[in-house]
Amino acid sequence: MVEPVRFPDIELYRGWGEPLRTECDIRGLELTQGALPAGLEGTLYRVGADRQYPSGREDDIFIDGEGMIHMFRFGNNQVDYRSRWVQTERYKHQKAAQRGLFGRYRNRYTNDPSVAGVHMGAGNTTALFHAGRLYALKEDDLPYRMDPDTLDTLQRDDIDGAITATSFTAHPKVDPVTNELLAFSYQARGDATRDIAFYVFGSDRKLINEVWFEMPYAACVHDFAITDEWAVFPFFPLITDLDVVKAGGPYYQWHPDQQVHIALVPRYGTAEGIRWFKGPAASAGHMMNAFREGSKVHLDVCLYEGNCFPFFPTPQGEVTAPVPPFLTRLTVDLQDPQAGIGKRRLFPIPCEMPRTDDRYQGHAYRNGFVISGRAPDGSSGITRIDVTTGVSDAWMPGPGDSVQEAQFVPRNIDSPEGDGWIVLLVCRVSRMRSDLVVLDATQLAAGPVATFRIPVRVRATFHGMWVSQATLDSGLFEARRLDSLQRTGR
Ligand code: V55
Ligand code: FE
Repeated sequence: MVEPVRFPDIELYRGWGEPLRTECDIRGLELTQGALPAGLEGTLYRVGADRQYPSGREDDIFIDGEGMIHMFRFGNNQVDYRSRWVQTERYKHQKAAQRGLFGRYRNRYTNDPSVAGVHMGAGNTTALFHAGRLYALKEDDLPYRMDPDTLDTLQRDDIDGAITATSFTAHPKVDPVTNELLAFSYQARGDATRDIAFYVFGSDRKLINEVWFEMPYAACVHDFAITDEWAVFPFFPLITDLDVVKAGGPYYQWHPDQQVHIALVPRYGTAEGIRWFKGPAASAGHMMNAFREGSKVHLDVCLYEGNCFPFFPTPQGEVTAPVPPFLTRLTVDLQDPQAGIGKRRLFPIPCEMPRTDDRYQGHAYRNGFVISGRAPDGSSGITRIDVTTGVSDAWMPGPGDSVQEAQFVPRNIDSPEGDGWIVLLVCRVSRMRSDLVVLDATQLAAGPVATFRIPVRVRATFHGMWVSQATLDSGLFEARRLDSLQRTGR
């Protein structure tokens, strides 16, 4: 006999956050408004966390929980929806035991003794498509390779033996010009280690470069950015203390007395070529983009002037007050490293989950797409920000409703930057179900050009990726013509 399944009565699991625990298959979502634009053919993959079984604790946090991968396949004038658990080692052990076996977020010392040594990755953060393969990612473990059509879990995957680090970021970048995959591992030799392993894979998945270096402290390195010459690593003082973890404490602690460090790592060079910059404490989860301008490198991030994760306290146990994230340009100058890290706010309204027209990742760009306008009633919408002027255009789905991270899809491979569609999951919170909407990215305020009714709740997804039908077929992202870009890398 096993225990009945009971989730704790905590805010995280109320309302929209109620564990869903369901795999879905819907052929032909109902079109309730507008029409699917011609030529919008491909698959939107999204990944989020759900809860397979209760952890038996009251301190669960929203970034934990088993991965659920979602697929919206656009083609033949219809959209099909499918979702599947990411069948990680963690998932399989819990399935066999018919109960939760993993304790506090990333704290292996709070797990059931029966899963000692089991890999803990939940595969809950994003989907990556590269060189014909689909993966579900969580930053504390290796990728899980998924079948791009069925969403069956294939294997825990070290990319043909290339990844010798213990983990792989959930924010890799696919270079839009070269089809290279740029990624890294942090705490790359295990919990609380200061090692970073930076990897560049070619369009054929072969390892091109690998750079190991040490960060100043054992930080949480959730995201990074790229330019044509550099990998840009920000280190924010959310730090792992192994003794605290061993005692069952939080995986990270916020250290306001420590500095932010930025490392520029040469994409095709070695650790000797790394350049370092420093500034006062702040934090961020997510980068929008980075690019070079003369001797300067700009890094656009949703910056918190304090602790971005208030559920990780200070070493003294203080819970910091929440602070809002603002889109901020951090600038470093290779000719003047002593100047530290310059800071300029790009937009006056708090925003998160920044995305771009990904054909411009690593290059000078104008269009950012963010979730913003989080009102006291929990509602939010999608905003396009022209980062060169601060001019914006926004759409809100309605009182109490909210949106998930936006996905930009170019109208065609050579259309100008920002000319295309936004594909967006809308949480119809009062109706406890979702919509999938398509907006014209150049006129968001005009509202959706197509709305598909999803009769169930797509509970929460963090990140995802659009893979056009041509890319699904060829394995490669189509390189656009680079008339306006001077590529000065290799
Ligand atoms: C983040 C998200 C995570 C995680 C660590 O947004 C940091 C930041 C979705 O999982 O494990
Ligand atoms: Fe993230």
